Amino acid sequence: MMDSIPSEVPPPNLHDLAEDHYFSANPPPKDLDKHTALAREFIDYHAAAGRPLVLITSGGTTVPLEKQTVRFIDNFSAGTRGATSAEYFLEAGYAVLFLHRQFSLLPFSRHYSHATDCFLDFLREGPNGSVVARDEDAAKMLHVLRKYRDARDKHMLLVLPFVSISDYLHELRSIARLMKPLGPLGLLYLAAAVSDFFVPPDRMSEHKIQSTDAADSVDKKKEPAKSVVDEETFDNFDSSPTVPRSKSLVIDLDPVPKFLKNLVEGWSPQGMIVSFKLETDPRILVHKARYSLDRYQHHLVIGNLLSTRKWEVVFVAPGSPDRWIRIPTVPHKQSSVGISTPADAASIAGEVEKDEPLDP
Ligand code: PAZ
Repeated sequence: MMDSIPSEVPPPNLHDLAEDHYFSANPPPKDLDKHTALAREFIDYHAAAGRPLVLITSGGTTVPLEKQTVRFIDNFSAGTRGATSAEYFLEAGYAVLFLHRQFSLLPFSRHYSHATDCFLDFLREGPNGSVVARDEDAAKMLHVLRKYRDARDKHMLLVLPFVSISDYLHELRSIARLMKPLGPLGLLYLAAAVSDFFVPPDRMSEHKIQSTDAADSVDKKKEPAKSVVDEETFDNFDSSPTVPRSKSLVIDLDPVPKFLKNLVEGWSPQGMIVSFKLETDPRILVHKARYSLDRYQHHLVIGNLLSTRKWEVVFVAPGSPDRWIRIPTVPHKQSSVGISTPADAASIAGEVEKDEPLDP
């Protein structure tokens, strides 16, 4: 009898196992199929035209604490970098697939959506009951409107939303896989602020996490509660400073698997991949950016610090020295574009990539 032939099947790789586990344990967003169909049509259209296409991810990802989510953890990102960069990519002839956190800044509308307390501030009453742009805003608004209409009419911009970290990862994987036919004409520009920690579904409460014992009697699995509140029953209506430790909410988060390796090697192996690295400690920024590049073997890491991200970034690329890019004339720029609110300042953040402002 012949010896059995050793199996040629390679042992499963840890990244693939982590991917299978994560994506089967965390349900996809309800619109994933619809978004995938839109993305496929968009990508195929531009691939057929031989046009470069960039997938921009933008904004923060939420970490739900409950399956029927009332509360979630979030982060600071408003999507300024992503929305502003999208306008520059369009200007450079790229088709832009803009995967963004729902209600974060969008290309073009970003100039108006968060710039004053209310977009109505940009409008005034015109003749015969019409509504028109205020005189001081009209020229810029016309310029932005034309760019927006042009992108929309030429089918150059597809905008898809996500909310939670798992929505984001499902969407990213599906879209990145669709980008394969673009080969090197496909660019992934990962500017979203992606949570590093999450609550896995098997530890997530189905319903709103309760802060008192008041509903315990309704839960059949629990001991029936006394019908009247006594000193044993905890409620928080008196804002007591002596809350028992056992009643505090302790959140136990797992690390979100790092899928950049899967992205680089499996989902979009021929695409050019640009990731961002955000830190708050200037001493570790470049080290962490270089570490990420060495580990995931992609094309470029753009590093930025929370406090200076609107004015400077560092490009860390394989085989090249680190390159800092700074907006050289911040005070001048501030006055020239009339910065008066944080949103004005934020609108410049994505313009670090290029020197001249987008404004006409
Ligand atoms: O959205 P925003 O313009 O306020 O911030 C942009 C940014 C800092 C989120 C982005 O430049 C970035 O660094 N993204 C990656 C963050 C990270 O996961 O490290």
